[in-house]
Amino acid sequence: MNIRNIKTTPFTDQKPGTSGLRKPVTVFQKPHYLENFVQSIFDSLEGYQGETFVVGGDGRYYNRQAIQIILKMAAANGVGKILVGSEGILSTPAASCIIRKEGAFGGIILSASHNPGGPEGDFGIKYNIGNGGPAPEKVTSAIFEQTKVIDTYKILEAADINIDRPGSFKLGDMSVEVIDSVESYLELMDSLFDFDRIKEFIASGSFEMCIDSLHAVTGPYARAIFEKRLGAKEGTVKNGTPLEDFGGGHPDPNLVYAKDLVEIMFSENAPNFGAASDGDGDRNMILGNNFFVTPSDSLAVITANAKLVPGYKDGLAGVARSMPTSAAVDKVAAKLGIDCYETPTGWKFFGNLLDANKATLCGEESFGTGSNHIREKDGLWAVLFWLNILAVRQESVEDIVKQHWQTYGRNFYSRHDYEEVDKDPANELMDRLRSMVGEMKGKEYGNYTVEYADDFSYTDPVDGSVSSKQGIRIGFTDGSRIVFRLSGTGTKGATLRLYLESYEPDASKHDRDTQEALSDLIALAEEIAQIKKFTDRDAPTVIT
Ligand code: VG1
Ligand code: CO
Repeated sequence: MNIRNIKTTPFTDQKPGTSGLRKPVTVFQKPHYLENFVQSIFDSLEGYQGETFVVGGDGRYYNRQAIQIILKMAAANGVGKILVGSEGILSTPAASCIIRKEGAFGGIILSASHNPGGPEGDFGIKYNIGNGGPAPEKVTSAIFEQTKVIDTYKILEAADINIDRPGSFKLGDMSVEVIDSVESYLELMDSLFDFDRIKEFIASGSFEMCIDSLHAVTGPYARAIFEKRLGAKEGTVKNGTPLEDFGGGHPDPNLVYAKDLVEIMFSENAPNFGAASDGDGDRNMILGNNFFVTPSDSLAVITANAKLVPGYKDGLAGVARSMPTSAAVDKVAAKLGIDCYETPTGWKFFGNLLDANKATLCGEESFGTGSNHIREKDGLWAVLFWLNILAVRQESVEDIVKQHWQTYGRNFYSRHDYEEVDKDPANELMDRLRSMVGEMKGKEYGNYTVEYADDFSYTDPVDGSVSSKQGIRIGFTDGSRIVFRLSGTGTKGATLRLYLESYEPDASKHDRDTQEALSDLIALAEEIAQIKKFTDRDAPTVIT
């Protein structure tokens, strides 16, 4: 076995963000850049020698090259066995599923999720632990510490492996299994949902749907599940072939970037149901005929209807949502008499709650929903959950959501993103807010009185770890709220996220336009934070 020890020097910018290390492809292509990070992962772990790891990615540009490098480095570092998705493809939820099913030590997922791909786009790498979930902060911090002191990495000198189809190989002493990317995931979905009933529902002919994979990783999964297994007609899955640059688009399932699907779903003879997923398959957008379901509402509806779905019919241990996610699910949890946890942004904070069986369902406003079936959010799982509900209730998406609002009230919700603004003024805006919140309680702004204002800090109820500075939140006495955060996934400048929420119990006011319903709060956010001044922008880049 020819293991080479390569001398290297640290890069100073390898701190993982909300979800792994994300940088432009050109940065990852710098000599030693990827290798330093991978070696730092191994150097921060203990007891992995001889163990199994899972590796795969969303198929974006540089995925294949990165996988070959990781395989050779894993072999040189004493890993026992690696499971790789065929063609290097594993959606993030599928990787989580396989780590759990195979009892792997961990996994390396290659994705920059919803960020654009291609030679000029972004690439990313993320380490997941043995529970199948994103490494918690103590692990990502340990990796970051290693990246600051690394001086050598190990790599096996060997030819590339053919990862294009399932098969078994040896790299030095390490076994490599190239596995079917879809099989285990499909099996897991089959165990949770009433596939026969959904199949019957689709076959009835009264229901049409449209799934947009945005040329990203879910294509093969969606075709196998919806078209082959559940009998939806061919062509139901649009843009189903993963492309290295996602066809030039943003693989981000929201009203702005999934515009082809939005056009179809908001046309005159729209299908009954539409959905899209992101680059790595962990996000979902749910649409009905001329109707958009906000992710926060989707989580609430799923929670309220969970008893209709076989995998969840015996009840829920609890629910969890990220802090900026609307409180719609809190209302459902209160009615069900179960706990509702509020965590910082990022799926890694749900891991402990799921492991400890404190929460069964989790969600984020950023089009992420999931459950204890894996330890990542799961786009197609959410689509199947909705299909199962629709098959049982035989009502339209719009009717289901509107009835939900009637029962629980409506949480009007929107997120305004100011993307790629200058870093320094963005930090200044946040620092200024941070210095203001201490004195805000009781303050009046027009009709609004501040009930609480703080920089969100979270103490994990399972291991007691504390994560501070997780976003400025200002809550008002009428239940409305504004939240400010800087993104931890962007790769250019800073992205300011403004989250707006107001609660409307009166059903006669539920049909209002969201931006209009939130207009006072939008103006108030500007008044308090001086967004225009600090971002030098008149309007947000993306409104969801
Ligand atoms: C964003 C979302 C967050 C999500 C994260 C990763 O993070 O707001 O809710 O967990 O992306 O999702 P940020 O720090 O940019 O706000 V994914 O699908 O990009 O892995
Ligand atoms: Co994603």
